[in-house]
Amino acid sequence: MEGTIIKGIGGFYYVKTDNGICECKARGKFRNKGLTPMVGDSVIISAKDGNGAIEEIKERKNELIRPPVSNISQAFIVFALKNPDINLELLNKFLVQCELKNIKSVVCFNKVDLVDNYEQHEAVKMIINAGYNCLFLNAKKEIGLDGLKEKLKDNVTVFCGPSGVGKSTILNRIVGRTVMETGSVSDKLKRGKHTTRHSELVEVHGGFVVDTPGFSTLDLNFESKEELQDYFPEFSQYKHECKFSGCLHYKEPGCEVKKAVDEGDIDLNRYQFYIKNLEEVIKGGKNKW
Ligand SMILES: Nc1nc2c(ncn2[C@@H]2O[C@H](COP(=O)(O)OP(=O)(O)OP(=O)(O)O)[C@@H](O)[C@H]2O)c(=O)[nH]1
Ligand SMILES: [Mg+2]
Ligand SMILES: [Zn+2]
Repeated sequence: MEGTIIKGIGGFYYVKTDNGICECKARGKFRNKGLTPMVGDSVIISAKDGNGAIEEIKERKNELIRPPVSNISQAFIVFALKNPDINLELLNKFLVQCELKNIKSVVCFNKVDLVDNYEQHEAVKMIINAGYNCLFLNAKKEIGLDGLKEKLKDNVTVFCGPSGVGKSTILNRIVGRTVMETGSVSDKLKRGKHTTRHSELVEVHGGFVVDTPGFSTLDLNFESKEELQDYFPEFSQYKHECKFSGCLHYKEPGCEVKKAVDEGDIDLNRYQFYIKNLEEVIKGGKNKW
């Protein structure tokens, strides 16, 4: 039987199959290979006399470390238009992280109730210019959530974004019960936040969502300075026209990417973020975030 690991506790894995959820142990051979099953894994299981066993783990499409989940297909990158204000650098880091892990990103701008003319917001213009999907939400009043629900089908979706932007509010509203805690940061600190939980996949609207926020730490390693531009999809329609084939769109003459920036076709914030990181990779020092 085939299935997906949706939860793991104390050496037991809960595998969702077409015939329901099966409690399984992992075969010893995985431990010998240094392979530990993780939530999100697509597995083959056997069940004999009510004892389930994981026989095979299919190759992972990707893997997150914190939270430990595999085969993520989509990220809802949540930011609030206000309270807290958007940190453009962090937003871009999330986007690059998703490109690197081959995860489709959808930027969710929450708290539309707190600003006028959100179309004019610098971050909104940047995201639309870069060609990413975005949604506008007021999670508290459940406005915009239908568009978000539609995107869940057939995906394994992780929520990421800074504290206080409304991730838990959104998730709880779409699942219809409390799966993630909500509230102000100070409330959470008072209650003590050392209640580490393991992530689970929650089935909702024809897909799965991860019930803990993803990408809490960004740890990106770029192999080379040439690689970085691949994570900026809006460069691709210009970069093949640059005068030099190995153009880094930095100080080279005849660069079509730079020209597009000058003409306002590529967002300046995105280009500056690219250059900042390129310089760090070139320096060879800090190429990690
Ligand atoms: N005005 C407004 N407030 C909202 C909206 N959505 C959520 N909030 C409020 O924002 C605060 C933070 O929401 P949470 O859902 O706890 O935020 P979070 O992203 O899960 O935060 P962490 O768990 O700390 O990462 C809560 O007080 C929510 O009620 C919205 O659309 N508009
Ligand atoms: Mg939360
Ligand atoms: Zn160039």
